[in-house]
Amino acid sequence: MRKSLLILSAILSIVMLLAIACGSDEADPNATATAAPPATVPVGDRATEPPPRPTSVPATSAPSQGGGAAALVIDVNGDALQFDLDSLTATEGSDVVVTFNNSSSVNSHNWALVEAGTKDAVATDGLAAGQDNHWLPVNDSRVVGSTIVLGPGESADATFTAPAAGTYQFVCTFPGHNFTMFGEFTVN
Ligand SMILES: [Cu+2]
Repeated sequence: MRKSLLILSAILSIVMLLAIACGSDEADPNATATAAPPATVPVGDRATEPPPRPTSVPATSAPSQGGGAAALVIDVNGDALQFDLDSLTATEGSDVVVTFNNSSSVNSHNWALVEAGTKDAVATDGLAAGQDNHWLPVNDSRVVGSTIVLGPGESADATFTAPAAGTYQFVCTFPGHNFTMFGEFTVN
């Protein structure tokens, strides 16, 4: 009888050891399974970030829709205080380059694009700004773009982005020239 009890107790102890061993094996998969969820939570948080990006995409693509480039060329009427063109046109938002060729043999000129109706006022302020500022007021919101003052036979570019659609003026602000040396600049 004692031997059988010892055998039974030995068998029970073996069974319990096996049960503990199996239980510990089952606990490991659970441990790794619980560790995984935290890694997926940040992914869920990141999924909420993209929305701001779509809103910024249209903002950057909108200006390019009216973009493009425009190369314009203008000259003078010999030694007269006049441009050879009385009108120029560009598309809103386009990158405009106006090349001004001063083919006069005696006169100095510049070319400036200004807000409608402001050519004489800008020229007056340009006179105060002086020759060192190319006869143009510095950092003036009325001036969209301009060249430097060109001596006879010289050329230069005015580079700017075409402003909002509307009518503007171009003018030479060399002292006294603004009264006869100007034209209309249309932005479509
Ligand atoms: Cu001029």
